[in-house]
Amino acid sequence: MERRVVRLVRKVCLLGEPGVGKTSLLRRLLLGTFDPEQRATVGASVSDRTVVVSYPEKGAEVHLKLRLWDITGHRRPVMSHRTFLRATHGALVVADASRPETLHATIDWLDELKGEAGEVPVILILNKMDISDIERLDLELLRDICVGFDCDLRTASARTGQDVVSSFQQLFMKLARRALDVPSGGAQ
Ligand SMILES: Nc1nc2c(ncn2[C@@H]2O[C@H](COP(=O)(O)OP(=O)(O)OP(=O)(O)O)[C@@H](O)[C@H]2O)c(=O)[nH]1
Ligand SMILES: [Mg+2]
Repeated sequence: MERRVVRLVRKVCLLGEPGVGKTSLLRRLLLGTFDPEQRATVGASVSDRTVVVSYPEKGAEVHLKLRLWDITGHRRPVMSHRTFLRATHGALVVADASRPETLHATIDWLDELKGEAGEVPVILILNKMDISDIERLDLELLRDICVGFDCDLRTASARTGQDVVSSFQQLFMKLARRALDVPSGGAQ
């Protein structure tokens, strides 16, 4: 049987407070390395990656060209993050497991994302699990955020590499699945 190939370009944003590890997670995904002296991102930087997801049961293959937007966590009054969030198809919202206050801040990022991009697939990543004190984390708050914004929760560490690639992949699979669920010809 001939395979239907669906080709898509998808914009994915990494969001979260300064220093939570957005750039480090992306670096781990793209280069497989970690820099303990990673510098703060200025503005945003965009990297490309292509992934292919096969659905033999649907006789289909989704070729995703991902544009990965690593966005600074620093808020500047003169330039809103909304400009960066326009036309986003999916996001990884990151919190720092060693700084519990960054968890609550994900609500602002999720609100902003929703206001600009609507209901898109989101993975909430609790990064820096290698130095976290799990007892200090408000797990109920985490659960409420995930239910309220319909996002999946993952724990990870850019330093050790724990669950980094699989967290990104979970989002990519969601984007691919979405593309196949729309009526034929509707995906672009
Ligand atoms: N121990 C530990 N440190 C990490 C981890 N991820 C990132 N870091 C460190 O945390 C600091 C901030 O990481 P970045 O990746 O620059 O954070 P960011 O979210 O991109 O920050 P902005 O670009 O300023 O918004 C750096 O010193 C990283 O080396 C992790 O999983 N474990
Ligand atoms: Mg950064």
